[in-house]
Amino acid sequence: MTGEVAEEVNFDGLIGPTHNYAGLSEGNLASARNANMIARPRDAALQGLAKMQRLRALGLSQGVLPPHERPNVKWLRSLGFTGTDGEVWAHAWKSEPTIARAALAASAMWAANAATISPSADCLDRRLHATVANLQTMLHRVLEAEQTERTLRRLFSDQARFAVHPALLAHDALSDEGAANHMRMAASAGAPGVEIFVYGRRASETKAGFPARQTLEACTCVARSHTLDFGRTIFTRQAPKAIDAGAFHNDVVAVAHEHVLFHHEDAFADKDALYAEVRAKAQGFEPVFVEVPRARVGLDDAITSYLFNSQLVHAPGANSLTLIAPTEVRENNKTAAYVAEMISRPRAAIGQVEYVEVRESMRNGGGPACLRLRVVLTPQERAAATPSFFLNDALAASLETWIKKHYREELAPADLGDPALVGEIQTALDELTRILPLGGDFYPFQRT
Ligand code: SUG
Repeated sequence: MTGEVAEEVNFDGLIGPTHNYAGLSEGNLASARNANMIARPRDAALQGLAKMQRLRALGLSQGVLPPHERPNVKWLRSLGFTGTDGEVWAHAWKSEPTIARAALAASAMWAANAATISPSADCLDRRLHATVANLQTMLHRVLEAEQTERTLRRLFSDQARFAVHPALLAHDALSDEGAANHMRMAASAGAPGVEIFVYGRRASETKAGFPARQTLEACTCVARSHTLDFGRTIFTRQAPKAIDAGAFHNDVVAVAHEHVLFHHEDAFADKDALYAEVRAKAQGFEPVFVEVPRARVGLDDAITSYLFNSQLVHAPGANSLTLIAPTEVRENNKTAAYVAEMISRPRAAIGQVEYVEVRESMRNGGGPACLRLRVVLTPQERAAATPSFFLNDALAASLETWIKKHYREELAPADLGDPALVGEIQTALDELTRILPLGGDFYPFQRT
């Protein structure tokens, strides 16, 4: 923290060594399309790290969240597999392929799904609140909550300033995917904001078509335990047609920062009501809605390019926001043309674009915005948070060396059952706990 005011820190998930394409996520078109492709874990992790460094080069603070232990041997043991860790894995891979694939997923990289964060400025008790997401819709993702909670408790251990809440009960009624379905608008990072929770269904409803991963009830429960002022909180429904077109999270069709909401025309079930409520609840700022009409960019192009899964950031000194977009947006004629025109408008709210290459993650439906968890920190909170989670050049260099030393270049489906993978990864993660440093009991394998 350099300034005297609160700032938004992006904490990115460090992409783990088992990054692969397993086609695990129904309703996520990229995941389905790329199932069983050969993955490149080393490139994936280096692309993610390069994005973090790019944001730092813009003058923004950046954090990093460690990958989870995969394959999840502890979980496999609880399902009756025995022997050495390598044997557990080899046996699970042969006899329970569906379970094994879930146990291997590196999906914790998508930190936007780790938790919902409410900055202290929004919370009546003046603490920063974080609720770990239960991610109960997908088998491979429901496994993340336990380790995510451990990570966030390490990062935010000072209970006078931070409240870390465990995940809501992992049930369909309380289905929660974290910050990917949560937006915040405010005059500046540290000013009291309007928190906007976006849900796909109510607990009492069942949705035909692709799954709606977020319930209204999950949103209201999180808002209540964060001690949010409901006079400044909004609950709005995602358009079912967006979900059915492949927008499995709101952040595939919308992103907000400061006074700006950038979204697709078809993102919300009732856009006019949302605009009216934001205007009524905004304090100290005039909201700007940058709506992309379907006539310019259809939902299909929005979703394949991931235009809205960009990060919207305010680089120090800039007088408008910068869109950190995936290179796929530049490669799509419609989205590239839209962005070029948008940034050249007079007094554009979003006046710059930076393209980043996160192709390995994109092929599983995870763009730049999926890879990060936004946390607004006051200078005091920044000082109270555990320093080792914040990226600097020395840490970035160590992480790069670590990735190059331990990650496989390629992981083809036929490689995944290899019992040697388990030891290889445990050695890597053990070393990571010394780099970050997380201590010798951070991962389950270190505690047995
Ligand atoms: O939950 N993909 C993730 C992508 C998450 C993107 N996050 C945000 N939009 N914030 C998901 O669908 C695919 C894994 C596989 O198929 O191997 C996966 O889990």
